[in-house]
Amino acid sequence: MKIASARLIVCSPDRNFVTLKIVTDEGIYGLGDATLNGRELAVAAYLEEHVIPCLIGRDPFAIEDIWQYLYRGAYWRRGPVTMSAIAAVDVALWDMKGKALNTPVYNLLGGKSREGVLVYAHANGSDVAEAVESVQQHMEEGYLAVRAQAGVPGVKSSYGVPKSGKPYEPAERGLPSESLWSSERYLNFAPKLFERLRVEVGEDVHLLHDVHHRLTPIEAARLGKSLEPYHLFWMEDPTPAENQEAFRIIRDHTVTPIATGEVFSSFWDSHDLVRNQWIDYLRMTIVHGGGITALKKAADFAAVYQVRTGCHGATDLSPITMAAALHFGLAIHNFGIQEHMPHTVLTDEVFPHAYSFEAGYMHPGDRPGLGVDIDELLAAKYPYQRAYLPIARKLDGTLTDW
Ligand code: CS2
Ligand code: MG
Repeated sequence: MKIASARLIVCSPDRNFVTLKIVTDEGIYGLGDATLNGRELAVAAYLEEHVIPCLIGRDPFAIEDIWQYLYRGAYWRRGPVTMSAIAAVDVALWDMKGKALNTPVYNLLGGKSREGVLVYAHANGSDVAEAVESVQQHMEEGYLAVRAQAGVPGVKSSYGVPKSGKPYEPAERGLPSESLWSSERYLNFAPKLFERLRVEVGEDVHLLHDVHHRLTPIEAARLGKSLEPYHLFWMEDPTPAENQEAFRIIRDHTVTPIATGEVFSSFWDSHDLVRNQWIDYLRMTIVHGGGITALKKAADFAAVYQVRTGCHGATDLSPITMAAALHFGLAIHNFGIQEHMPHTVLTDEVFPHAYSFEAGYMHPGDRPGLGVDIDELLAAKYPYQRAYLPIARKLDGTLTDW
């Protein structure tokens, strides 16, 4: 069997997605997600112009060799655009291999290590009361783990809180919006949110929180200490991770578990964090981290240091990535938790899939391959529209991490 063709499907059912479809000379096809929020067409061009010509005629079963060819053969390595492009090819190849061997992808990754994949939902509110209500609502829906975010008093638009009650969707059409941020007001507020949450929702539900890269290391240490009485499942992205050693400062001050990595595109972005056990969960994701092949290597390294996975799973990762993440999460031993932001009904119509949610866990289904498809006719009705993630400024106007 040989790769006969490959093409991109760029669409925007409620939000932008870039999908790679690879077809073999025997008619089997595989799908890969190439979506990079706010830079979608950069990845599409990388695939169209520089990758697809090199795929034609290759053996689709040679997944490792094709991964190495695209990684080492490019000369210019790493970065979210390159690794999202490689990921799209890699995931499509795993999808095809499962279909050709008539087995779900998790069976190609070592088989089931658990019955279901623990997931966490997103709860948010413009204030504490709304956030509490949102956590309670998700618990009633069956979630055993919930991420809680709330508007910070005195800060006009806080991270993770949607505008006017719509589902939280960070990408916006038109040029980047600007939001304001105050670490001082946030640090005084966050413990109050979780103190009230534990009173209202009890001790058993896993509560998570995303700091979204906004604090300095010592501020993050202060936050972690202040949240210890509320025993969070994790504090996410407490500080930017370019300087991995910054996390040692946080680690020295608090036992609140730490998760980071959703913006990582390479194992090397997490190397010091993992081998020094400065984090507890690695959030690198299949679509931005180089695919299933790359994430398996990163997870196996993390397992040596008792670091577990906690893959990113926001709505800007397509249902193809959700499906791949669930096969991956079902199979690997050091799985931690999987983020689950349900896509819109329209997105799910464009990407019909076999995965399902029940009582706090998800399962990828048992269809051969990934168990996800794309309705190309329906996708064509929703053309790409440029969209950007917001930027953030401190109250004095200094640009800061959104
Ligand atoms: C967030 C993401 O889900 C999360 O943990 O950090 O929603 C992130 O803001 C978006 O994926 C950015 O595109
Ligand atoms: Mg995050």
